[in-house]
Amino acid sequence: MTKPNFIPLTSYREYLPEEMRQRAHSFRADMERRRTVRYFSNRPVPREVIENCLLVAGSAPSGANLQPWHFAVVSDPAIKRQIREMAEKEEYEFYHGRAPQEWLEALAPLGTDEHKPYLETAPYLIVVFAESYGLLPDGRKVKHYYVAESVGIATGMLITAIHHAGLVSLTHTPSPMGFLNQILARPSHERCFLILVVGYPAENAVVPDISKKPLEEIATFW
Ligand code: IYR
Repeated sequence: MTKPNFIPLTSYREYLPEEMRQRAHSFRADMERRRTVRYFSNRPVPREVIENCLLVAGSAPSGANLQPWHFAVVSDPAIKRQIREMAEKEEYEFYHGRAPQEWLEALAPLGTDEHKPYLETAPYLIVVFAESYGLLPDGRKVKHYYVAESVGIATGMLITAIHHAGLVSLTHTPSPMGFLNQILARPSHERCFLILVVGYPAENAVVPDISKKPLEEIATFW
């Protein structure tokens, strides 16, 4: 059994109460500007920015710190085209039969359909995979815990980092997503969690006129 090894917490910073209030408020204001965008520019994005955002995601807490994620970053136009073709095939099935009426009604305010041009237009697709177990160099398996929670947290931090950098993203979940394992040569113990489409918004990008629930609806204080 590995013994724990502790080091002093030197990275923590306390802010004065007023500064704390100010920071919480201004971060909220900045995050409330974030919108999921479906109209992307093909303007290139420096790879270094994406790498830094991925390292933010990689700093997320995870079950037993096992970091059960893999980020397949796609900028190659041929691979993007393949992903678009396969995703649109699945989405066609979804919108023309597979999706129950109730689901289609829930999606109606977003104006989505089976056409996914952004999968080719955007400079980066970050395909997030969840690993049900890890593999040691000798081939032994390492069980992972709270995989969905961990990958969800990391993805949330990734979305935040992308917004913070001044880019926009779209969480895209073609279903089923098995084709991504094939295209991106990922092993079967990795399951695609979602595709994050990343880039600059198109010049005339529009977003649906929707709102977020107020605090009273999303929180109770005891
Ligand atoms: N995956 C489909 C449908 C879709 C489902 C949900 I839930 C959304 O919030 C948005 C879309 C698509 O990408 O069109």
